[in-house]
Amino acid sequence: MLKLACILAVALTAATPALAKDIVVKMKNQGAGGSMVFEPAFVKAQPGDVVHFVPTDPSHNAETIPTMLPAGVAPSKGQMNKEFVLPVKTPGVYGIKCLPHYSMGMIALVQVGNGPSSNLAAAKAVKLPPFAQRRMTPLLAQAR
Ligand SMILES: [Cu+2]
Repeated sequence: MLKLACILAVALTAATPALAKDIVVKMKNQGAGGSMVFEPAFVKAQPGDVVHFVPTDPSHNAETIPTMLPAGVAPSKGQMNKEFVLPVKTPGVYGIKCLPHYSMGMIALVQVGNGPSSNLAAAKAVKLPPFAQRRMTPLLAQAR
């Protein structure tokens, strides 16, 4: 019996990578930051974590902003009204947008690692649509 418990303990440890976290970001019609928002809009993650963008309200998607990704990270895209799962392995900042509400400023920023982010200066130089820029600028100011 003790032997079985030991085997189970080892199996459970193997199935749970050390410190890897699942982080949930909600896609909402209305939030503390206004209408059409990701909540939270700024996420700090570590390499190996998985960020889940969950449409708690209808008519949203989440996808990467291709010009705001660490070098070597391919753009990826979630479908409308579906959860978008973003595993983050490479340190740096990841810009996220909801395609239908991008022009209304529905964006988020994920910082992976503790910084300094290698692509932060490049991300700050990217020009977004005005409402998206208005929300992204303070998020970039929080990033390291
Ligand atoms: Cu949206």
